Amino acid sequence: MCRKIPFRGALIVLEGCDRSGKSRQCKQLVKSLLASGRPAKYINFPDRTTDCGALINSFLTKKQDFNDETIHLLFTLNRWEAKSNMEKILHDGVTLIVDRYVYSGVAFSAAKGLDIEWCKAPEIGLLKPDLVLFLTVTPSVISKRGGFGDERYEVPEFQTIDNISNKKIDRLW
Ligand code: DGP
Repeated sequence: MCRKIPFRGALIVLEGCDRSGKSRQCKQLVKSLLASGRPAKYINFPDRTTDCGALINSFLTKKQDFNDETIHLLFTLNRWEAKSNMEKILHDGVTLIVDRYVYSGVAFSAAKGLDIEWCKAPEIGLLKPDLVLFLTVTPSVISKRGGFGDERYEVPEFQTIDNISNKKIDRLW
């Protein structure tokens, strides 16, 4: 007897600087996939709905300070706590469109001066994406976009291509 084994969903990640249009493109992609009959779901990191995510939110909104290592590990923990659920969704045949992932984790912390190998270490073992799309946009364009400047990292100098985006983080898996 031949039993049909469902395909697992694809893990697709969109990365890029703040306000580069990732969330909008992710949501468009989910819409297009659903319209073509492929189950798809949007998730984003940081997930601010968990206890760990609430700590990250208080850091990003400048209500609480953490040193660079601590906030790095909190962002990583936020991805680890989502891993089982992500696996389940993928095994159910649903494609996951992920708005930021480990690449943001490594790039932001390395841009602050932490050793890149140290930054990568706690990310090892998380799910490997099937495809990573990196959106580029110039700092002058992002600084004009709505809401820019509200949160901790929304500073043009920090968001420049030479800073965050040039970190060599393609060897995680
Ligand atoms: P977003 O919700 O995508 O706007 O992200 C919030 C902010 O957090 C944004 O400035 C990017 C930053 N960020 C996202 N992921 C990480 C991460 O893993 N580590 C660090 N340090 N910052 C991150």
